[in-house]
Amino acid sequence: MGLLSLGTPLPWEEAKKHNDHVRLHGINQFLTLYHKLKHKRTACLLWGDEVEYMVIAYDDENKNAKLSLSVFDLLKELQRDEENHSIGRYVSWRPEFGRYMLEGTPGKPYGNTMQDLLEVEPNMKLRREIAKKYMKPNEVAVTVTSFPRLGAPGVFTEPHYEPIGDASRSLFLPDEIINPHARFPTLAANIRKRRRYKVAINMPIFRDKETPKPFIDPTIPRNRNIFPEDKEAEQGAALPDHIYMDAMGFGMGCSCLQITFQACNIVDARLLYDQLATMGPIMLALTAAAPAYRGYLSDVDCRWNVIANSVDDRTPEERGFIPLKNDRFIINKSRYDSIDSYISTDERLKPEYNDIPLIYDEEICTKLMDNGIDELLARHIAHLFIRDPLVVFEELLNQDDEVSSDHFENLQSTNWQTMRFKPPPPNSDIGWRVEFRSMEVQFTDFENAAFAVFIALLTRVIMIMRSNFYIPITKVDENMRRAHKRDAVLKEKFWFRKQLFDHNDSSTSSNGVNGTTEVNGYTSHSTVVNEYTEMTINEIINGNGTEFPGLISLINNYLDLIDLDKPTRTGLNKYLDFVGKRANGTLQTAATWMREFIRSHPNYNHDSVISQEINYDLIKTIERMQKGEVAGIPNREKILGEIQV
Ligand code: GSH
Repeated sequence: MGLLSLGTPLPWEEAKKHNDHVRLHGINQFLTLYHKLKHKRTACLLWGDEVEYMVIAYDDENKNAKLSLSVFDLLKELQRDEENHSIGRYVSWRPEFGRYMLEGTPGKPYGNTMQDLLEVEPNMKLRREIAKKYMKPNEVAVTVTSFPRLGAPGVFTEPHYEPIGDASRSLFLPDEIINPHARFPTLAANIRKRRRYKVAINMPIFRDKETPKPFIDPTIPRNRNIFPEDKEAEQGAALPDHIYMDAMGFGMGCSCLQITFQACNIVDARLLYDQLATMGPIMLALTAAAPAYRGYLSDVDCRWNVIANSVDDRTPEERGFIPLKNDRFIINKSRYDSIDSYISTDERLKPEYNDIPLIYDEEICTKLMDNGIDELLARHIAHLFIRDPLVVFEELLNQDDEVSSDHFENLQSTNWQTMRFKPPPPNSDIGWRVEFRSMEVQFTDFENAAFAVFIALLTRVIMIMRSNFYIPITKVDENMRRAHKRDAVLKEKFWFRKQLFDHNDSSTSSNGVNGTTEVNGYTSHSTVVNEYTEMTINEIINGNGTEFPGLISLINNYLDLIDLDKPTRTGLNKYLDFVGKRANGTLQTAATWMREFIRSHPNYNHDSVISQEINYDLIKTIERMQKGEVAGIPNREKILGEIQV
């Protein structure tokens, strides 16, 4: 979450009058930035992780773990603390959508040394220590991807509010759960208004022995009559056999682990964007940590689709339900979704890989190309700009496009995709960056550090060893769908590239005739279909023992090359070993562990319901596990094995 602009946000009816203005100037601003900075080179590889925390307030007497809405004030304290510590790496704090959420990052980015990788976990630990200093005695920051009782009947926030807010108009969530900074409630309200309905999120219910069949959720107040939208649930928005959710907060109130990398230059950033995009679904399945919503166990393990649906502002025309009349495009995805196109200038990117028919604003694309932007990048930006700006601040409408990037950022920062390609902010020493956004946050700092380090090392394999992960982008989308399935990490297969190194790249040429491709003198009629296959995550990460080496062994090859000192190598091995064990099923995902915890709780009735007490015990157990306790934590060995956290 970047810096927040301040001002008066316009309500949707007003804001939408400025859509074209914001787009026009956004593109001008991008062009200015691009031409000023296209040759910018920076120190290679700076990077940082972002961890999203939820602050819990315990009510031990009533055995309730609630979301603490005091975080807005806590953040002020934390940011003051941050200002007082300019020495060393330290930590940095940012707000997020939920009023109970905190985002913590290292205060200064990590560099490209292997020793820096070993600073990640201690820095994450330091964040918790600092946050704790300013929290109330009954509060604690946990790293849980979806809070199981958000929007469930009863009291789930401290303090409690009734769900009667005008921004979300939710049957379940009060507006008070939203960060009060104007950007956030305006986003929620304007998404709803633009869509013309509340968002509708339906996650399949996990079917247990006693779960009613069909499952018609008794906790939906179907006859409420406060807002006109109240009747939507009954009119078909709430599907049987699903957990129905009706507000942005259900999605953007989830937590994740994101990693941002600064490449040396724009060319490398574009390559990294593409290569890491193929890893999005793999890492989503491997980090799956979100099996519960609105007081129920669901049949999915990840948050991604919940967020995608929670910010889906497409109108009925854009969703293709009625013919286009007032809107400009039928759009295949929500603003929060997987990327639709690769953008690198690398010769290994074959046109066949960009096989999603890209929806983009042709006028904008032409303008970008007329002004010196190559087609792939022009189409990427013109694709982001099919959206409307959602939050327009009155005071910021008129800007100098030579110095500001606010209008560009407006559209850029509300396209929440698996990857984000980030031009340098104006007047900064920051370079071209990419953000890796799909991972779910883990319970412990050890696990979060392990996944952050794994991805950071993979960027070395991509940039230095020039590995090639390209597969058609429709296959990456198919992988996203598979990643959501319960226990996808062990049960699903994912499309992945068979040969990760193209020896003699230059001898690979596409002659474009009848779709034939010549690879090292061998002509294939099937263009790229022979390049990829379906593999388990275990095979992708650990290899299959024969022809496919697995990503960990590539990382090990890289580490062998650079001649590391023993302690650093041992430190890194711990993380790689953990990732390998998660991939081969020796260790469980957080989603599987949570599901088992809930299902074996003495108060669980085998009906998919997560009671207040089960939730309390679950959150307490996660907190104790995170602190390093071992005794009395059910199945700790299944999720962490011998690892000391
Ligand atoms: N929590 C989210 C997830 O689990 O994927 C990611 C964070 C996120 O996208 N936050 C929204 C945002 O706009 C909050 S509305 N962040 C700032 C940005 O993307 O620039």
